[in-house]
Amino acid sequence: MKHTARAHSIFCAATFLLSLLGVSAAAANDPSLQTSIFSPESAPADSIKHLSFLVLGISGAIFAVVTGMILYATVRFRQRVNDDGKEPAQIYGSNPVEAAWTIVPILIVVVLALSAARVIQQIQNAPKPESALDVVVTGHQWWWEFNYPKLGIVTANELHVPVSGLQKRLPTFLQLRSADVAHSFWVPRLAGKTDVIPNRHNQLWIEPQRTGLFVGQCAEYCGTQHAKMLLRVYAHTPEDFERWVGEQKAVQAEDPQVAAGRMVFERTACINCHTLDNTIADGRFGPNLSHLMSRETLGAGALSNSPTNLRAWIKNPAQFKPGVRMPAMNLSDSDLDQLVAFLATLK
Ligand code: HEC
Ligand SMILES: [Cu+2]
Repeated sequence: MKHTARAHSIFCAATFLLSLLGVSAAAANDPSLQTSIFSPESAPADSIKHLSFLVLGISGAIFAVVTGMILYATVRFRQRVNDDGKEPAQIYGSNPVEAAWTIVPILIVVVLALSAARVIQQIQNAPKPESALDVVVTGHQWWWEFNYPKLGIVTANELHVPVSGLQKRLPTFLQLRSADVAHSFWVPRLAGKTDVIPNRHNQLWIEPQRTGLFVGQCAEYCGTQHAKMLLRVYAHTPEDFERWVGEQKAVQAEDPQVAAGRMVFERTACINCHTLDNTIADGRFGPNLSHLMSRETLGAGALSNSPTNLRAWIKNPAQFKPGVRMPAMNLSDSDLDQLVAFLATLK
C-alpha cells in the first residue's frame, strides 16, 4: 500500500512538472500537439528559450546554494544530547558580509534584467523584411479572426503561414487587435505570448523553420469559454502555402444541388453574424464561413470539423461551448440537413 501511495505521489509530481513544461499526455502521443517552450521552432521562441536557460541556470544556482546552506546548518547545528543550553556567540554587523549580500543580489538582478531587456528589444525591434507576410489577428469571445489584407483572405482559428528559408526569409508579422475584451495570443513553440488588448495594436512575428502544425491558445482569461479559444498555426512550404492561398481566393461555383440549403442560410439570421462569399451574408460578429470545410476544427478547436459535427454544432453550439455567442437557431431537422449539405460544399 505504502509503495503504491508513494508511486502515486511521484507520478503526480512528475505530471505536475511536465504540465508546467506544457507537455501533456496527449502531446506525448502526438508531437504536433506539443506546446513546450523548450522545443522552439521559430526565431523569437528560440531567443526566449536561451533566455529562460540563463534565468533557470542562475535561479537554479541560487536555489542550490541556499538549500545547501540550510541543509548544512540544520544538520551541523542540530540539537544534541549533550547540549549545554547556552546561546551561541552573537555576532553583529560585519561590513564585508553586509556588502556582499547587498551587492551580489543587485548584480544578479542587473544581469537578469539586462539580458531580458536585450531579448525583448531584439524581438520587438526586429526589422520587417519586404518578403514578410502580414496578418491582422482579431481576438473575439471566443475565437480568432485572421485577415490577410494583401491577399484578401479572411479565415478563423487556423492560421496558415509559409516556412522561412535560409535564402529567402518569410516571416509572418501579426498585428493583434481585440473586438471585445483582453485576450492573449500564444503559440509557445513559435513566439512569446503577446496580449491582445481593445483599442491597442500589438505586434508579434513568427518565423517557423519547418513545416507542420503548431498549437496554442488564448492565454488571458477572457470569459467562460476562454479555455476553448484554441489556436492552430500551419506552416507550409512556400509552394503549399501558395496553393492554400489559391484555394482560399477561389470563388466557389454555385452548386444547384444544394440550392435549398443555401436558401435556408440566406433567410436565417446566420447572415447577420457570418460572412460568406457569393451570398448576401456579410456579418462580422462570427467567423467568416467561406471555405469553412478547409478548416480542421470548429468553434476554435471545440470539435473537429465534419458534416456530422457541423450539424450538431449548428443545432446547439452551446452543448460544445456553454455560453457561446452563437445562438441555437431552432431549425427543423430537414432545414438543418439541407443547410449542412450546403455548408459541406464550402471547400
Ligand atoms: C448572433 C450571431 C450568430 C448567429 C445568428 C449565427 N452564428 Fe454562427 N457563430 C457565431 C459566433 C460568435 C461563432 C464563433 C463561436 C465560437 O467559436 O466561440 C459562430 C460559429 C459558427 C460556426 C463555426 C465556424 C468555425 O470556423 O469555427 C459555424 C459553422 C456557424 N457559426 C454557422 C452558423 C449558421 C449556419 C448559422 C445560422 C443557422 C449561424 N452560425 C448563426 C455567431 C452567430
Ligand atoms: Cu481569449
